[in-house]
Amino acid sequence: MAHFLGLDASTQSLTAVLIDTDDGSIIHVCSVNFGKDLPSFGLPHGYDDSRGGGVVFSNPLMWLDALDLVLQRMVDDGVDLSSVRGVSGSGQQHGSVYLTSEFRQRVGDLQPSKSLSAQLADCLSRDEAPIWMDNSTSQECAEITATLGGSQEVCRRSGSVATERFTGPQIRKFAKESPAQYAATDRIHLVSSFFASILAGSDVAIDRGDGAGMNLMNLSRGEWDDELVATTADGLSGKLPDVKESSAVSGSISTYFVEKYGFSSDCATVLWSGDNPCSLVGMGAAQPGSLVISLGTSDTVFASMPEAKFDPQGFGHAFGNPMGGFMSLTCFKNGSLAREAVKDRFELDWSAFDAESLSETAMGNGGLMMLPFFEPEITPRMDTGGIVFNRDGDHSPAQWVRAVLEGQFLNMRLHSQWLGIAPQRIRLTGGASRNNGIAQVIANVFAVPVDRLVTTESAGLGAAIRAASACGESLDVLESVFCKVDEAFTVMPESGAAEVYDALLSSFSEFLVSKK
Ligand code: ADP
Ligand code: XUL
Repeated sequence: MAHFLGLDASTQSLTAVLIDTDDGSIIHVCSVNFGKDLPSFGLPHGYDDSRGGGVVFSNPLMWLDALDLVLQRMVDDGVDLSSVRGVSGSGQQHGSVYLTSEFRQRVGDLQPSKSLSAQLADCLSRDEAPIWMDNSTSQECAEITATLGGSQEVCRRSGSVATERFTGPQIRKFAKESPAQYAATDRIHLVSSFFASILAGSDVAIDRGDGAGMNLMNLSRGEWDDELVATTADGLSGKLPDVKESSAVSGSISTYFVEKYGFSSDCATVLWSGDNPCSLVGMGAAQPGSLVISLGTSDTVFASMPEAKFDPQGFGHAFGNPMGGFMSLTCFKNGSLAREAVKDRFELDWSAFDAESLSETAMGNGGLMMLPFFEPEITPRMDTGGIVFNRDGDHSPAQWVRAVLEGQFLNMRLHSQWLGIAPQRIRLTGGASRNNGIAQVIANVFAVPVDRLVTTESAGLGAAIRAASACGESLDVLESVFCKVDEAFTVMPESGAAEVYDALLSSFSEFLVSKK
């Protein structure tokens, strides 16, 4: 039996995906929702944005409780974890965890009789973990950019211009605002490498996929960039773990998990990566050719790139592809939460949201357009939230639904042009991807067929595939077995869509520019 486990630590939940590579099946999927299952942390969506000023953070202790809970649920569901040969994971990108020197020793000596959070709470040098939704570091981005000699130079080195949510600017802000806590910090981990260290029972490396989302790694060399690191904060170099290829095996799973949940002591732990790099693998898109759209809390568009390309506008990023080479990524913060805002405003459920609303309106919404930025947006940059219509009036719920979807996906098409590829098909994933109406609007706006895979758990599946591949299984075989398109769910563009949306793209672009 060859079983591999992928864990997906996302913004709102922690999901486990267990695969069997002998018979090519996903044998178990199990999830912990931070808001619903761990209500005592008081974070209904998994993060705290109540402080204002663009500050958004989460609680690493909640993540640790979620790890204990998801594994306990698997055991309670009757899953025999002793058959797992390798485990890896996927973490929401850019978020960081700050640890004292106690951590390295304590993580190797965890007692199964107590929880992870109880044993590691006093190893945090900072209670809060800033996450990808935080955009409070404009000042620090400007400082890093000025010292390095401009945005182009930061981008040439790291694959991205200095970006508010990226880890380097976040670290700089912490070092400036809380120098004593920064000095007490011995290690700074990404969400991905924090979880990977817990599983391995030792301080493990950051992988090159997720490491590229920090403004600290030299993308072409795949190593920390001395000048970026020195510019970001004093003494940072000694606080960063190593950076290694994503397929590195860090060792075998810690005895905590062997004794508590029944893992085999031979179970290999493979470095974790970011959620988007893992989704690239889980969508069968690690090799060039497919454009993937992921509809999660944020919406993202990504594709494998043989050579690193840079977005001249600075919104798109180049990350490491966990299977080698590079990947592009553009992130839109107003993803599911914006769609939910419209759904909730008119007290719709998801089926009324798409099926009914879209049948009541036509492609192009009779000329009605919305800039769908309920919250401050990353792409394009909008520092204050607030939606805008191009026409005043009392718009019906159905017009709102079409306007938010067309606005989101026209904005996505506009900001994918830097990739310079005309996709022939799109692969769709994420929590909202099963929604047929949303898939139809995407097929129409991009004027290509939209495919969906059998599972929507692409990040967790990608992590499981990465674990299997690092343990010697063939990526080609794994992709052909696990990343099959579910043809019954393919959505074709409607007739006339290309003409409607080619024309709308330039009107939308002008509307956007007029409101910036
Ligand atoms: P993340 O990985 O960022 O935590 P997911 O990929 O799990 O997020 O997606 C969660 C989101 O999916 C929810 O916020 C919800 O708005 C959206 N969602 C779930 N079901 C549907 C549906 N049927 N139609 C549209 N959106 C949906
Ligand atoms: C990507 C990004 C988000 C997070 C959370 O740059 O910020 O997609 O990875 O999913």
